[in-house]
Amino acid sequence: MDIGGGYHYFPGFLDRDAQRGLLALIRAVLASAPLYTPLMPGSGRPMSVRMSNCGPWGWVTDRERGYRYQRRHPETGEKWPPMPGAIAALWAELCAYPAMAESCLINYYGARARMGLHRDQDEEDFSAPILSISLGDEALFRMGGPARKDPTRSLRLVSGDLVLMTGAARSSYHGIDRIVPGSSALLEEGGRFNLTCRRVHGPDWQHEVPR
Ligand code: MD6
Ligand code: FE
Repeated sequence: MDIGGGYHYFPGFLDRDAQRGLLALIRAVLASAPLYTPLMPGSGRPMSVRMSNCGPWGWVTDRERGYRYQRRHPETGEKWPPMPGAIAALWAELCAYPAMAESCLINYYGARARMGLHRDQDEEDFSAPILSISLGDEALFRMGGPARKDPTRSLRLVSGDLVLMTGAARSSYHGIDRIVPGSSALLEEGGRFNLTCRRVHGPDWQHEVPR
């Protein structure tokens, strides 16, 4: 559903079984690429969300080197686990883009976590959309425009909802004001996973064929 400004909203796209299946895949990724606490560039302040990635490239941040994509987990030094086929399939189904996603950022929100208003702009190719998948507790998603002063709207994302950011929304400010603790029973430990699938390089960028 086109909700304006380049934001596309797919409420309840994943049914309960699909959510459970995706969650199991994410848990398997996290068993080899554990969640870590990212630090803001400059200040070194810890972010309130914890992060990991799957796919050939992962988005990371630390105090010294800032926001970037890299091939390896910053704490284990291992390559990121492959992107599960079910996630790649959602990208192929919903993103009209002629190449596969290269990165799936996994954000975990505990009861008090939030995500300040930001734009995702560490990718080379803004013609590719970003696909966001919500699992677990509900979250209040703030959606703005390309300028920080643009008016914002709020959308309550529930487990199984997808959001696609394309066109103007691809470069628009957005964030998570808060989550609603206890609003979903999907995660035994409570909280919320958000997966964002991204293309990092242009469509012709060649990947080595995995052996
Ligand atoms: C979240 N999402 O939903 C945070 N970024 O927890 C994002 O920051 C985001 O939902 C780019 C595209 C879609 C998103
Ligand atoms: Fe974002």
